[in-house]
Amino acid sequence: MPTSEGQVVPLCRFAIVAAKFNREVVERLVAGALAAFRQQGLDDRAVDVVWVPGSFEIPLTAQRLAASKKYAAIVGLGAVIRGDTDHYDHVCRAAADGILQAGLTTGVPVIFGVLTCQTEEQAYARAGGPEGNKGADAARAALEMAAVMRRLDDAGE
Ligand code: INI
Repeated sequence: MPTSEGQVVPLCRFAIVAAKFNREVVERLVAGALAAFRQQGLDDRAVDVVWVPGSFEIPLTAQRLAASKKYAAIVGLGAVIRGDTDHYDHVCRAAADGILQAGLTTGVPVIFGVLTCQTEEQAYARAGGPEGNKGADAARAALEMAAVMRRLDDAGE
């Protein structure tokens, strides 16, 4: 968007796609991501948060948002916790492969911020507990990748 001085302001909107499954954990990841964006001077209004049923649904939604070209990067946030069956493996694989595909097919960075844990305790530890906040890490990765893409654009690569 051109400013009054004629400079071009780089695209600086981001989106978070958050899974409602294990919502208490994911809300902490979202809060961590928003705080990390804020720390880099990005207002909450520059970050759209879209909630989806589970981590399995993150890729399609992230791909659609990325294809809109409205966002510098998309952050996928979810928490997959192992249960008694092998459902966990399918959800983890689909989320990881799908998030990768969403980025590769659109050329927009899509960040993998999905916890894949054996226990609830491990998940809470990584959602603002002793192991940090992986939502905040994912937001920082989104900012870094947005800057990398912008540099490559500017260099014509
Ligand atoms: N989705 C998650 O995000 N985390 C989980 O731990 C999980 N488990 O364990 O089942 C989960 N399942 C739901 C899945 O993501 C889809 O929403 C569902 O299969 C409908 O497509």
